[in-house]
Amino acid sequence: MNFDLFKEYEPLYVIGHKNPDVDSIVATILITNIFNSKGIKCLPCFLKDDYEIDEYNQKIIDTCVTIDMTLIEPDNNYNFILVDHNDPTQSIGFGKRIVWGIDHHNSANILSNVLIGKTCSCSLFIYDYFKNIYDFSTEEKFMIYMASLADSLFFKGSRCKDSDKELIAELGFNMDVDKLFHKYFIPTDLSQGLANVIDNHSKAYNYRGIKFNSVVVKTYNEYSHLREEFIDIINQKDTFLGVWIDLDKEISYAYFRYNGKTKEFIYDFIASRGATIIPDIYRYIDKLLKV
Ligand SMILES: [Mn+2]
Repeated sequence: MNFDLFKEYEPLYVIGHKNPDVDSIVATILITNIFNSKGIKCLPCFLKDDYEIDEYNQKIIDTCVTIDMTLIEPDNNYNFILVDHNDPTQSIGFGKRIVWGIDHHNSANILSNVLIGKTCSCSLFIYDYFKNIYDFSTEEKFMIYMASLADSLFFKGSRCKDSDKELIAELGFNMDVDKLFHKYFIPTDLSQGLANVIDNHSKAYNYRGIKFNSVVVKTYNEYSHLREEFIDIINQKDTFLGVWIDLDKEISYAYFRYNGKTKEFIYDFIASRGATIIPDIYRYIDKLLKV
């Protein structure tokens, strides 16, 4: 990688997606540290008013990360590096200069200069990509470990493959993570009602001009009676993707509302939205649009 090419864009603002999770924050810090060590001035940043962190992610962040981000106004002329997303809708919007990016989600086919890996976390991809030219500290390795556990739901999700586990093992921490799952996992808070979850915790997607929001509910079997209400709410939307994960039964349901119809997908495992469900939705859209 030729870091000199970035010189003319200094300072570069490194940014993850809105409502950042552990992986987005760790990836932001890693890229900042790596680039700064190579003499390229980078600043890790959050978009002002758009960096609310949920309880699950906050709990894990507290164990491994000190957050020291520059808060930036939405109206700016900065040069950016995107991490953990490749669709600008999920952070700074269109019309900004995106110099480079690194991600592990499926490509939204919007940017050609974002490097996309197939790992369970963006942080793990950054580790794998830079480990031969950057000496990751123990603190950084621990952040990568925790970010990878958080993003893969402690190895329970479909996003985590054997190759991911091999890479995570290289970091040198405990690979028996079941205890950690029980310690850190917080199911989706349904106490304020499903509509509240849907309105406040959704992520924006944009595929072939079809824009939709999506929410994932991770819950236990005792709340399965609420799934019908969840479907009812989705059925009132224009375009929406709702995912319901039953952690006891290890079943995932995805409901994609589009064009007056709701298509249901059922998985007999804990399906990762990014790694499993979204690619299925994109294929479904392709079929509908006959492309
Ligand atoms: Mn991620």
